[in-house]
Amino acid sequence: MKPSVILYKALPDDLLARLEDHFTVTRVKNLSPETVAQHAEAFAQAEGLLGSSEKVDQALLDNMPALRASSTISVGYDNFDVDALSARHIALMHTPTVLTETVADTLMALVLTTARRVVEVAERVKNGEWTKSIGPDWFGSDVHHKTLGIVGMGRIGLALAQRAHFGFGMPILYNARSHHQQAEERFNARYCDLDTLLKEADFVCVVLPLTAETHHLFNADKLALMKPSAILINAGRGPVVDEAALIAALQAGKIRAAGLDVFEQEPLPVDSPLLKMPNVVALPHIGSATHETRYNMAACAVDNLIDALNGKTDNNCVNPQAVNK
Ligand code: 8YV
Repeated sequence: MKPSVILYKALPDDLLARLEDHFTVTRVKNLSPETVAQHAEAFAQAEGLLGSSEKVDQALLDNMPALRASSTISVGYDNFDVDALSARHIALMHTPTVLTETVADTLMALVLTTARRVVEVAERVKNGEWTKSIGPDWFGSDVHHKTLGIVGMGRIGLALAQRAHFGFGMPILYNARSHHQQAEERFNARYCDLDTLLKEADFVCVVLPLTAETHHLFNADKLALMKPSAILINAGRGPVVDEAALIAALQAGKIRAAGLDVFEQEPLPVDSPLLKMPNVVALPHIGSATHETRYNMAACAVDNLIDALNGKTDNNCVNPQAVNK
């Protein structure tokens, strides 16, 4: 008999077919208590879980006693209670490699759009305000050869450094838990402590996962270290930046602009002060959202689930030690 799995995200037809070749699939719309109650038997029998952007916590796991593997269509896994999964020897699988280049493109897009005020001036053109040759009130600031600060030198940070170094001739500063030899050798990136990076960088790009240590790491004190001409870019996780402090810093002109793909609350509430600021570019968490990359992420997550339920957790597994015990 095929193992049972719960699928809580739509998949392209061919990937659904691949999943159904291996498993008996129950499709649900989310992981809310109502949905779990409605499909209680399927949740109770499921050995696998596949989807993204839902909370997987102790309460859910209590309803899934047979679960052996959970596969998320994302690199980030802050919405999972990893300790609870590990305590039950449930493998947590993710998609760390397939989205790297696409998210780095999004970061570079935010650097360019904020510095050159692309969204703001394009809106002015659409509003019929381009009636004569433009003056300094439409100008932006240069990107090329400015200093890029990268906080978090993982795969995505490295792909951003590559773009900035070779494409834009930007000197690169970075802060991370440890030195990154490849970043230093290939892109001439200079390691520095966070405060120095904040003081010196023209762009501060946040590419950190959300953990207890990174929550509100960018608070009022840290933002106060940035140059008034500097721009903050966040495409990691919203709560890494204290959004109220960021709004205050922008309102007081303490930093020049912000390019944000992630927020403390998503979707961003329509009454957020950020939406009133012309120097803020707010994106709807599009980091990895291209047709190609979202397909590749889903394919990777399907393969990860097949692997994990076959006892293979040497690749893309967050907690291999807990599973192999
Ligand atoms: C997705 C992401 O937005 O991979 C991540 O961690 O943040 C994004 O690629 C999301 O998880 C939806 O699949």
